[in-house]
Amino acid sequence: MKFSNKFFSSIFLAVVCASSAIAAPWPFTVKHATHRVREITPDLRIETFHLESTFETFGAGIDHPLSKRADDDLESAAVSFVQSHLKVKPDTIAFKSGFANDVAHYAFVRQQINDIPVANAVANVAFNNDNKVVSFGSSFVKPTKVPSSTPSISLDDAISKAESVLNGRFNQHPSTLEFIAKEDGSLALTHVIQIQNDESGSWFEGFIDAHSGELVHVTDFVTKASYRVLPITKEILTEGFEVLTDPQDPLASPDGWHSDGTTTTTTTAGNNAISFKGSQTSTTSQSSSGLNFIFTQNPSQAPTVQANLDAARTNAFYIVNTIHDISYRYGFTEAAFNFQNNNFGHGGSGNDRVTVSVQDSAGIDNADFATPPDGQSGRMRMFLWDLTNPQRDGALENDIISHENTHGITNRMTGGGTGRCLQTTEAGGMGEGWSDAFAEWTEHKDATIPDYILGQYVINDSAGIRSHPYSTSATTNPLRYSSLQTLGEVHDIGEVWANILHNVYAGLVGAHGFSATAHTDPTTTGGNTVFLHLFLDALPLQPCNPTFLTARDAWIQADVNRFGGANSCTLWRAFASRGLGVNAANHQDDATVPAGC
Ligand SMILES: *[C@@H]1O[C@H](CO)[C@@H](O)[C@H](O)[C@H]1NC(C)=O
Ligand SMILES: [Ca+2]
Ligand SMILES: [Zn+2]
Repeated sequence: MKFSNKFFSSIFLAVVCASSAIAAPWPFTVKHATHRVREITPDLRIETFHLESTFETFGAGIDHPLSKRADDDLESAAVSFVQSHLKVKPDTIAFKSGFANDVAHYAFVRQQINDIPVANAVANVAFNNDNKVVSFGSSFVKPTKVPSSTPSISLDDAISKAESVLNGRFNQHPSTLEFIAKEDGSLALTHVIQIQNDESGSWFEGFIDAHSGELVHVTDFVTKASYRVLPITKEILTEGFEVLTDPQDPLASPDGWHSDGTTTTTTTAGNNAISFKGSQTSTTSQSSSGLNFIFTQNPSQAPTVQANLDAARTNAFYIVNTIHDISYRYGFTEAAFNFQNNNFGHGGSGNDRVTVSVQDSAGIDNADFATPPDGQSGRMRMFLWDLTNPQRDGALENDIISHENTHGITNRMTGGGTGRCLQTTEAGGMGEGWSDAFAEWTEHKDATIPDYILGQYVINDSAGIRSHPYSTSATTNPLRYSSLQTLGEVHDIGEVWANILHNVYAGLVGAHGFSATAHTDPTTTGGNTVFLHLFLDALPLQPCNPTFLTARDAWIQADVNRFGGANSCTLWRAFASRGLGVNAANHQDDATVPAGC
């Protein structure tokens, strides 16, 4: 941690020093699962605290107090279950959001005190189609101290404070008044204010204590990629471009990729995404009428020449729309907080298509994705890479785009669309892992399980940008659960999770084979189809800020919900093979599988 700027020292007292409190009334285990050190500016790092979530899964399900009533709705069923399960008063629970897919109904609630929500005290309940509770995650608190519900600091003063501390501007998104539970067991009443910095790309939610004026908590909506760069070796990656006709999925994108039902374009702008350079008016227009976007990239020229820029905007537009369509089929729908301008009356908040900034001037050798709450656009920024001459464009490497886009899926589907639930080091690390695993999933063509390498093209290196290929061989990739004892950076932790998921994928494809049409048909039965169902189904089951253990349990429960537990042993064997067996805990490996597996 750096303390180079005197002005900021009070922040450390408020935030970092809080982490040394001993008498925390809520359970405290390893720091990966409850904390995260964030760089706010090069001069300021703060450590944020996140309540640990409990997580229970119930297999075929248990009853809830309203089970017998024919007319119970998701909201009252969730509130009454949480009330009875936690033995709390009904007026301490506020319904936040919910949705259903074909196998389960998901409800997200928050604790409230004096009608004010506690931002980080959340719970999520899932019900199966028999109206039984199948899982419950909670970070509800019993605070030792509750401050007055009337702010003594005005919103304007709080905004000025947030702007100065978080080094950006208030973005005019409506602010809210919420409690936040602190590590010392007390609550703070806070003005919650979104602060953005256009130059650095930062995008925070600052929680300013409405009585003391101090910053007490931060949500960071940006998942930064910080790719490990290896020395350039010999292999050249030759990309085979193809012309695809009508790749859009009519179910996921009923009006195609260039219309939101009202406005129709002939550019790289539509209902799910807009890809542009610099300003959103700088899109690529069709090369000939009939929505043809045929631009031939010339690798010997700079990525910024017109044809190469058009090829990049076209490719990024195609990938982001394709991921929209694939993930839609598997459950990332409007009601499940996806990214679309028009939701066609299917629930959720609209006006939040992904903005894809290609050749963004803010950075180099990188890419990032910001996931604000449902109803605000996901923001993808793709940078150029300068390790070759000419430079290369991240928007022409599909796995980088897929990786970034998947941050939007996991951040929205975990915790009910708030963007607040993958904030700890361990949960953020899994965020990186899911992103690599989804990118890998899209590239499989048959039942073989080759080692997977991400990011060869941008750095012109066949070893890619990660430390090891993802592999079923523990020699090729030795990463396992206990690696977290020594790894503390989110991409490093992500490699462990992605390697575990690679082995889960291999187990499922070994058991069920491969479905060639899984991208558009989720009713196919291949192991790759099963994998993606469980991948997406587990996200709204797992609690806010999941750990490897609770995320694993969510996969096991997701399999019960959708497949009656048919894959339980396959999943357990794969998890256990990399240390996440039944008795794994506190980053200690265990290879045990349940009896009967
Ligand atoms: C990629 O690497 C190969 C082998 O080192 C080298 O010959 C080639 O010039 C590199 N390509 C670029 C665009 O730098
Ligand atoms: Ca949305
Ligand atoms: Zn990432």
